[in-house]
Amino acid sequence: MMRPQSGGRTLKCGQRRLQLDRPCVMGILNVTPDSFSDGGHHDALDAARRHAERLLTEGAAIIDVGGESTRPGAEGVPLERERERVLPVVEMLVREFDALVSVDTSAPEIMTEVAAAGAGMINDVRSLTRPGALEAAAATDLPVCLMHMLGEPQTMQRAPHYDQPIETAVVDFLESQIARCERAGISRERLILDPGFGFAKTLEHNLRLLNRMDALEALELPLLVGMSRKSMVGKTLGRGVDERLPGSLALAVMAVERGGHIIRVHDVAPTVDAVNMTWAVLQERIDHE
Ligand code: 7PM
Repeated sequence: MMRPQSGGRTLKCGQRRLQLDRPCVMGILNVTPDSFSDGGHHDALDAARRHAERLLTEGAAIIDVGGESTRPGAEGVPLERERERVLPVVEMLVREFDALVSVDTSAPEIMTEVAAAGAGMINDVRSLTRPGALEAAAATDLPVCLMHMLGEPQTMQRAPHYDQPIETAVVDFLESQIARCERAGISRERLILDPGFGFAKTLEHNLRLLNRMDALEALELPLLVGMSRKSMVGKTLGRGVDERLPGSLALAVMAVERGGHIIRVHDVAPTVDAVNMTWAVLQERIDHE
């Protein structure tokens, strides 16, 4: 349930504003590596343009541009590669669509450059832990999404183990990251929290964390959740990546019911309907209690 303290909030995202008085959808934009498209740079940018246009038409409030470096099991992407993939896409999204762009990056140089290019949010799955990232993010004045993860994407899924209940580990981690940000001059008003579904977590961890999202609501910051097409759906239902939409919609609905504000997904149109339908029911409860 949306709490009164988070209701009516507006997040300043560079030149753009994000209304958080009702849940919204963040669309994941594929940033195709040049090597995957024969036409090189131009082809890749054109594919990103067409995909973004669709995400926005379908009702995405935010476009999340990923630099490939954050995926579980992923090898690190050299800075120069990340820059040439991400920067032209951010510039295009801002110039051609005036979109609210979030950038999935851990590199301080990229944070500085995308902010100058008009990005509206920093989404760092490593919670600004790379050397220089905290300072770079602080200087952008943009909102930052802090996500729970243990270790590095490359190795985190080997044998995730926690000595505490998963939600306690997540809350403790995020509380210390919030304090670290505040000390560096990133005020609470700029922070978004994410439990990090699928990051250093077993299926049991992920299911329990969704049930215990109220533990995160206690931190009184906007919550971003990403469960779209993830292995928690695949493992539970025995579905391949292309067959996970119904499972992902069920999770999106549950996340909204448990106070999620920003729902990060691949399939924007069906998720917008699921989120809006869920929200209408929750509103009736608030309006008539
Ligand atoms: C393979 C496995 C490819 C997993 C991509 C992924 C999140 C994120 C990602 C999230 C935030 C995906 C993930 N997941 N950022 N970036 N929260 N804030 O499904 O849950 O896109 S990468």
